[in-house]
Amino acid sequence: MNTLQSKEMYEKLFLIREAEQAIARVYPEGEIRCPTHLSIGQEAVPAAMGLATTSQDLAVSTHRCHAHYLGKGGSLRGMFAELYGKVTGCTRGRGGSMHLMDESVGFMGSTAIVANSIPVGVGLALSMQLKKQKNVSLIFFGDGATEEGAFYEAANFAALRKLPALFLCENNLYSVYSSLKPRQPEGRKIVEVAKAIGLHTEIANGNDAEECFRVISEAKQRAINGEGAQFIEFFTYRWLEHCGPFIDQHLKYRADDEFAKWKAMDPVASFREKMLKNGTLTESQMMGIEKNVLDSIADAITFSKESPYPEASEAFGPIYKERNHSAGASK
Ligand SMILES: Cc1ncc(C[n+]2csc(CCOP(=O)(O)OP(=O)(O)O)c2C)c(N)n1
Ligand SMILES: [Mg+2]
Repeated sequence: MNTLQSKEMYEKLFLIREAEQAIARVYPEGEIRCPTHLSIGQEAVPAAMGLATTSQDLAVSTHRCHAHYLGKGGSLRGMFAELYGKVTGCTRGRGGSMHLMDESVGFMGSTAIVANSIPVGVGLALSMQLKKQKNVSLIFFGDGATEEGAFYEAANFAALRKLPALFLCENNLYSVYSSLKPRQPEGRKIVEVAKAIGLHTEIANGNDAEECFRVISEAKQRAINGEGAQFIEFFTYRWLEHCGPFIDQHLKYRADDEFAKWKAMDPVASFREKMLKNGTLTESQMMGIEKNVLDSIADAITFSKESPYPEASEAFGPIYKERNHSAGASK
């Protein structure tokens, strides 16, 4: 990575971390009413994806989508306003945290039903292939999604047709409160399942931004070269509760030493440290980036709070309009 790329990577990492810290801070005020699934601790994969792709490469995501949306360059004001349920939000306040989208940067949407955006991402890859585009479809999902039928059907089709799809599996070892042990047979490696389906597979340290950048860039190149659909299993870890702004370590479903081990592998702090140590970026450059990011987050929150809510007719969509209209007409 050159200096410019390192700067951009740090900006993305810091933005994702701080935007989510800000959500965690304001959430208890009660003005954000939708559930939120934060990715604090999982910033490296989304930041690297953003750096390795362009707005012509299209991404889809899951319930835990803030980081993917921001990594892809989605509007910060649009995201916060969406969380606050305001009409200025990226889906005009109708979708909330789990339904972010920003087509202007190729972030095509996210849905809360586990694995359900995977076939949509495969459909985007099929359309790219039919149109002979030199782009890829980026499909984000968690380890839990590999237990859903939709994953198998979509992966099979992508492998069969050699589609330019990148299956980006962020294995954070948990689905809600369940580790892999009660969910999948002992010894299974998710990446081996993907390989057996016929996808080209890689494993990566999902907390190392540079490694993530390299594997995603290489996978993109292979997919564009017509070598077929790619699957990357990234090992990473979420720091906060599955859904909500708090630490839930008191529940003890994750061992203290496991939690401590992953916290020590902080993807944002470790990247910062490395860039300073090897002289790629200076302390003052880092601080400049940090100030700009924090200012933009403060601006996005103020903007969101000051924005209006959608009109009821807009919030509830055409059915509301129709009913209201016919009720009025019958008078
Ligand atoms: C089809 C379906 N089943 C169950 C749920 C409830 N649910 C929401 S998130 C989640 C965990 C998914 O785990 P994983 O795919 O590993 O993603 P992570 O939350 O770890 O990022 C579950 C079970 C759902 N939303 N959809
Ligand atoms: Mg998971």
